[in-house]
Amino acid sequence: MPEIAIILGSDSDLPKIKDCFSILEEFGVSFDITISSAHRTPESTREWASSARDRGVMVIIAAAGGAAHLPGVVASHTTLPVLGVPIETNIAGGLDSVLSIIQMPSGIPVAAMPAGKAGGSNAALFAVSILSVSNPDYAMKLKKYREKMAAGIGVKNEKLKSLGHAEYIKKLGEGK
Ligand code: RP5
Repeated sequence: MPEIAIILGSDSDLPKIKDCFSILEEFGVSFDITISSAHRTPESTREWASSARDRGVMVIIAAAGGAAHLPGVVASHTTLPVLGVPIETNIAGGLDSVLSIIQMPSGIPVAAMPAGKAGGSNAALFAVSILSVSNPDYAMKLKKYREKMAAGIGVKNEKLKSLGHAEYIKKLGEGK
């Protein structure tokens, strides 16, 4: 049974949160992915959300774009923590999705992640952080992940010093 269940409003959301999947795999967290929409398949979405706790799920990640009501609808059918991921759209980078997810009225909370590339990765890391409350292995992996990230910035500073800003910028442009 999966520790984390991910629900997407459309298959078009899949590539947009792919970092979520790779990070969960990197941490060795079990998860499953379901495509189900709050408006196109409301009954199956309700059934999926209301049975999640009985399936052994501990955290839900719900991604949707536009009038992104999926995370809120899912949260209304479960008391599990729901992390909402606003999918980037053509409207100001996904501001429509962000506002739909972030402004839940009092009583049914949804944790809102950023739109864009950081949304998927932060949802995965936040979900692992919730699981780490009762799983020391995940707490240790999160610590190592952050240490690796900090070390990467140290390497970038050394490179910046040795190359100088102009050459560094040129190399960034070349994708090196
Ligand atoms: C939302 O509508 C989905 O989450 C998706 O982000 C957006 C567009 O869906 P498609 O028209 O690509 O299926 O429900």
